[in-house]
Amino acid sequence: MDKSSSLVVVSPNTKYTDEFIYSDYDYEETLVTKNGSELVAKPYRKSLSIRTGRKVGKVGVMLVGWGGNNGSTFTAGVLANRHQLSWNTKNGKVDSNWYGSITQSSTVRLGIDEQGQDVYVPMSQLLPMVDPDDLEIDGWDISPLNLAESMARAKVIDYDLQQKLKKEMAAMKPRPAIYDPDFIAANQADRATNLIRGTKYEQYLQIRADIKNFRDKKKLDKVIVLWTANTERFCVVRDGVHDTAENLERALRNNEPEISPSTIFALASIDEGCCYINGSPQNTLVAGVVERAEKNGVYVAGDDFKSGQTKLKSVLVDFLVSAGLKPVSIVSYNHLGNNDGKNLSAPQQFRSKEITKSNVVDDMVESNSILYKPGEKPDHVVVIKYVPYVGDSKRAMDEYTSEIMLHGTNTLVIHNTCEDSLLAVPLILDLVLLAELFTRVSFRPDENHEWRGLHAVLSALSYLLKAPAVPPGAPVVNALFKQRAALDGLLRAALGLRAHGLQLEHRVP
Ligand code: NAI
Ligand code: DG6
Repeated sequence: MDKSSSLVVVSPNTKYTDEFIYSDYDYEETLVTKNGSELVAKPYRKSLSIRTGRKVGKVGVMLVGWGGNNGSTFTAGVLANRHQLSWNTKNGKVDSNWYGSITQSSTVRLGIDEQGQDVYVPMSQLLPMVDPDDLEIDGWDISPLNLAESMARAKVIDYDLQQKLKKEMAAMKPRPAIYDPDFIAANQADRATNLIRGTKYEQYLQIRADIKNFRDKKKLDKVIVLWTANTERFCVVRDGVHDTAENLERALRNNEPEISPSTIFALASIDEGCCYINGSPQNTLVAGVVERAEKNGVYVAGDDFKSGQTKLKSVLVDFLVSAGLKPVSIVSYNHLGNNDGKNLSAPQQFRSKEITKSNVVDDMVESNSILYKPGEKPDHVVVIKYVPYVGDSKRAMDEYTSEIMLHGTNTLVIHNTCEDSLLAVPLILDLVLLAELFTRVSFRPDENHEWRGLHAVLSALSYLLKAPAVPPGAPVVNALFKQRAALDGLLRAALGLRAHGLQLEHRVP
């Protein structure tokens, strides 16, 4: 299917108008109860209407940390694809692409053809989505370099492509940002010269003004804000400060030290009606932020892009556990030499990353009570070291040891070498495109109810995130293919096609 192809569902459950796609969807689940020692499973069915807006509008993305490796590589990636650039490498001439993006480079099985063969379509053609070529980009950074200089500093993009993009990217300059040396590593201080001064409340107002300015200047219908700045330390969550929207507002106005820069960005974005996505590990999305998002009808999503080592872990452990093998020891080493690695060489920032990298097998372990007793977990160790020479080319080495039949052991060793930012950037694109799509999708049980969006914590994006934030009380799913099935399923359901594993009990308020 080329970019101009479209898809029509012909079904009594699906209706198209100029403005919307309507789907009448029968959601199926199984309720399991206990009757003494007997488990009783009762399948049930709920009818639901789903409505998807067809007009995508003009969309902008604002990156916090725009001048970083991910920010500059994302910008280069969008421009290279938009202009369909080719460039020379030692392997010859190559073209731009969006490999690694599920919306642009993966397919979803739609059904079968007349010969009974599977038919797949690009995910981007299931429902109307923003074309990446049309995205407007802006953002903030504590470093003053323009985007051409940032791209050169990052050492990710091939030299010849850098030359082709240099002029356009030199005109892009990050807006001053919020710097609080208490939250990121001390080794970042030398680049922090492009700053918004003043109190936390004044900084919040400036971020709101920046979003408005971008929206007005580019005549945008929607802006999505995404944090791809340095990993912060976790804020110390306190009752009376972070627990409710009201307390958070008061604390912000009182210049409370434990309100992190990322939380200020989140609040400003939510108050401007913009989805806020946290691509780093820190606990930006405290309860007060989530409550504010719910009140304003805005989505938040996080935490921490699931790009390489963790993505594989969330496949491999799922495979082992579902094969009836028992992972008992998982040891993950990384070394990298980019600025992310430098920031993570400080203990508090490393701790944030250690948390998101370590909790990713819990759901798989808990799913199998034959292998694991309640509360039992594999030994799981995460090590990250900063080795400047390797730059953005991260090395990830993993050892998985499982107990197999009759107390034998099976050890798998994986070595992965790859430019970290070239894995993360397609995820940034997908997060933006899918978050935008979900702003146009709404649900209602029947005509007597109002149309409502998904829960403010957009767990449908879990596939792209290491430690998925979920609505209060909802289970966290880390297993990659379960996450993917839920995402594909939501898109299929919006078209009136059958789908499984949607977890709508938790996703539709
Ligand atoms: P980077 O260090 O190159 O870029 C971060 C940028 O944020 C820097 O330019 C820095 O000056 C800026 N910055 C720091 N504090 C800021 C603030 N308060 N406001 C605005 N800008 C600020 O790092 P990189 O490689 O781009 O990664 C970005 C984030 O994404 C890191 O937190 C990293 O842990 C996370 N991440 C990266 C993945 C990858 O594969 N590259 C995967 C998962 C997460
Ligand atoms: C070293 O672990 C640096 C990190 O920022 C990771 O590169 C990043 O979080 C990606 O992690 P993963 O586990 O998804 O490859």
